[in-house]
Amino acid sequence: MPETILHHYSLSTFSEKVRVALGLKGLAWRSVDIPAAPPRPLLAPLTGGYRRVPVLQVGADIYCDTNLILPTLERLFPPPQAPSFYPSGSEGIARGLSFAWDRAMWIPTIGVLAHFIGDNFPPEFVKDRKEGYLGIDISKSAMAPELPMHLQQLHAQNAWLKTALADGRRFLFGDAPSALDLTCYQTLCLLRKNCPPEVDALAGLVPLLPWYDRVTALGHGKPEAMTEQAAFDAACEAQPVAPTHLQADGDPDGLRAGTSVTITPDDNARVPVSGTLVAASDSEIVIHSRDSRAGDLHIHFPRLGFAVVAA
Ligand SMILES: N[C@@H](CCC(=O)N[C@@H](CS)C(=O)NCC(=O)O)C(=O)O
Repeated sequence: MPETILHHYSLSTFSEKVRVALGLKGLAWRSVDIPAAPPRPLLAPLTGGYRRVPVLQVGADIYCDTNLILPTLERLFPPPQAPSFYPSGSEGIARGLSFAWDRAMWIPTIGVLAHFIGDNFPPEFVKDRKEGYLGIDISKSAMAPELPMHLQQLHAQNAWLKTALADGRRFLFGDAPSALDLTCYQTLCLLRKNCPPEVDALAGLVPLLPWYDRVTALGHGKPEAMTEQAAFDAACEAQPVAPTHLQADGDPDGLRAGTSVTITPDDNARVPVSGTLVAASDSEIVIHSRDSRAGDLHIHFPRLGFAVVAA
């Protein structure tokens, strides 16, 4: 199998979810360090314009969004070869609650981050996040009026996490870590890695710290640096793999293989990606796209959080 390549940058906390997932599975992987904002001239052609981070690449197969990247790593590196992300039959709950947690926590977490370090955000970063990603101004002054509400939202979400861990269990589903632990960890990690220590008390994180440390201890696996050019070349040299885990007529809404479609995130960075439907299920869709330089690609998306429209 071609190498497992992750396009990411260190501040990217959704990338941290995947880095720890690679650690949980104990995998060797290639680490492509990309800029924290576009232009990303060697990544954009591979994703068909999808702009968010992280992106997983395996040859000429491109996987967008952590809601698909984790199930994909589970499929490519299943137990018992590697520990599962879904112990004790937790896959459905872990996937559903991960989606809900990310959606509920992202803006409040950025609000608290901005409260502590927003004055250090470069103006061009704030402009990019407003115009090309979130649609809101994330500077400290613009986020400040919302801070009390953002803290309420963090406290209310953290409350169920504390309740779930209150019996002293090591992880949310028991002794083994799951995808849901990694999801909940990632937003807290954005705050703890970038804010002064008082964030723990302000955001109500103190009772969660033993669990947080256990997730941190999973590590990042075995990353080996790779240049953006080398990753691009790997896509050019590979052919996309015909999906055997999905069916050509597997779209629950009846879209057939060969149909031209656009796929667009339904929350932010709403850049439509165009291609021809290859195969689908109710949890994944894969399209073929041909880039003039990278050649044939299969670009995979989760169904949760994306709108698929016949073009
Ligand atoms: N639902 C997406 C969200 C990804 C996301 O919002 N990532 C942030 C970085 S942590 C991002 O793309 N920021 C804008 C950028 O880097 O261009 C996922 O789970 O992968």
